[in-house]
Amino acid sequence: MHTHMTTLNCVTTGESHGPCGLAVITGFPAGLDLDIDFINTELKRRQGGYGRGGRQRIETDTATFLGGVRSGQTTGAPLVVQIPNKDSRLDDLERTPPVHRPRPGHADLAGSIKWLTDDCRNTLERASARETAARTAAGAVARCLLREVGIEVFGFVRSVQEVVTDVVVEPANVDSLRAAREASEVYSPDDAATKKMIEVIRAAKVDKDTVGGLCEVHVFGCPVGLGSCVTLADRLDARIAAAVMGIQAFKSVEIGMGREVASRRGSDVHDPIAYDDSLRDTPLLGFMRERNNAGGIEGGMTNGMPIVVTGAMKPISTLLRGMPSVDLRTKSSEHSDYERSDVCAVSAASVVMENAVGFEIAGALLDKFGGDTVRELRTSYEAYLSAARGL
Ligand code: EPS
Repeated sequence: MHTHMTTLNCVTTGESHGPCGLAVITGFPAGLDLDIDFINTELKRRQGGYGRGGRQRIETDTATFLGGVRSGQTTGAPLVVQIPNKDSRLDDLERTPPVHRPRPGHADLAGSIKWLTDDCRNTLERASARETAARTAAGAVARCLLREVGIEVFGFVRSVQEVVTDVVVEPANVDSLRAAREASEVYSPDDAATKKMIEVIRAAKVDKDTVGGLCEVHVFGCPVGLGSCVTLADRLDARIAAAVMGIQAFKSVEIGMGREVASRRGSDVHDPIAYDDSLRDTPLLGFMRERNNAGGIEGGMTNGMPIVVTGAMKPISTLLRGMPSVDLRTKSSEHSDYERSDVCAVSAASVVMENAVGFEIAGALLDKFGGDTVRELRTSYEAYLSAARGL
């Protein structure tokens, strides 16, 4: 198989009760002023959302840069971002005891067998969504780069269990939706839906149960031609899908109309192309679309329309009431073990997804325009746009 080394890469880690989350980003250009407040705001948002458990009252996630930054500006060296855990007790065997009754839906069972142990502890620590703090920080760093070329990312909660908001997201209303999202305890820019979502989460909590939902991310301002149709690894939709599916507890990813395309005719699915010269200076370069079923990506490449991605998060697999399971030592039927957890983390996941998608867009931007410095990136970006407009 053809393998492809992308310009931008990132390794993240973060165990539930380990000392810290860590992101190591390579391939990031020099000369970018990082907006540390923005990065920390994203980390704070990730900690929030109605339905989170006690952990988030303990932690105050903030990013510490251990490498790659000098006087607030990127140097071109690998960026090393640390998010310390206050609740760090991996070696305290009394407070983090072995776990022998795997939680259905969790990595517990498969991981314990994979690593040849009857103690699920190491698996649950490593599989933990605590790692998404590091991933959020890395995505927020990448979004500082996107802003340089006017690309904005907006994520929100589309649904919790069966409560769905029908808000329509467009470039023209995204600022007001962002404000509405900030005012929503579940990060859904719809007052009425927010109230119902909170009700659903509250009811699940009473029943010692959990709920999931849909997160949706829109990306505005991408030029035509990010990504590629040439190889699997270059396809931007494939990269976005992998990044979103890689978020803990996500079970599906859709771009634009998503799986609905399977039940309609082509004439009803594909977005007609028109030309409007007054839109020549927009990301569309004049090639207008009246609808966006493609979700901004055709042939693995951006087409100038907003990118639209939906991800489905399953209900958290740690249920206070437990689920039928088996003790790995005795093989007898028992209830699954309980770890302090959340009732619903869809709001937090929407922040993770927003930043994870932003990271992939930044990767595609660097693949196309590259450069050791942000200055070169911008020059190359402008040269491409002017060549494209001159066609
Ligand atoms: C956390 C995610 C959780 C916990 C953690 C913090 O992920 P998971 O259930 O996948 O391990 O690790 O803490 C708790 C919910 C808790 O109360 O300890 C996070 O997103 O910060």
